[in-house]
Amino acid sequence: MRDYLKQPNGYCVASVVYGALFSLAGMTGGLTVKETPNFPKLISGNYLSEYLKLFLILLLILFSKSSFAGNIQIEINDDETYSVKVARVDIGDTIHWLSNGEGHNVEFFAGPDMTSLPKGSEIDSDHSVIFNKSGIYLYGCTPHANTGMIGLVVVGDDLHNLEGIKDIQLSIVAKTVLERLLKTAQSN
Ligand SMILES: [Cu+2]
Repeated sequence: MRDYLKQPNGYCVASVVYGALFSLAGMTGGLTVKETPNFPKLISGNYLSEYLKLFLILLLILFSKSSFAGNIQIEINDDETYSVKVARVDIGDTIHWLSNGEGHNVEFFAGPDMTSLPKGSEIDSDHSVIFNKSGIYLYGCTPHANTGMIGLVVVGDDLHNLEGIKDIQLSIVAKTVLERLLKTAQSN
């Protein structure tokens, strides 16, 4: 079970293009029928347009998956929690953190590249990060990470830096929360 809502808005664009091409394929099929009154030719013409439709569908599925990055939203709640504790995204996806409470933010503590962690946010502001490097990212709220307000982002199903994440200095409470989140990250 996945614990986030993915909103690949690219799929909407893809479905519009798909719809347009599907109609076009239908029209071509229609023309074939009109122009070939001969029975065997009509059958082969229809099969051809079916193959064309199938080909276009497959092409568009591939196209929509490779060309459009996904977006997920995480709410920063007043009860000192992030609405999604373990977010799973693909490389190139964006996470939007929406400020829903007071006195919280997002600060990155660890990631696959410790020399360039994603930028954090100001208190009480929305935040967006595009994840271009696969691995696990640990973040939390600057004032409340020690009381367990932390979250994980797993990019590209890549857990190679799991040990590095475990080594981050945290309070005992935060460590306990982190252990639980890492277990979730490791399970599918
Ligand atoms: Cu906070």
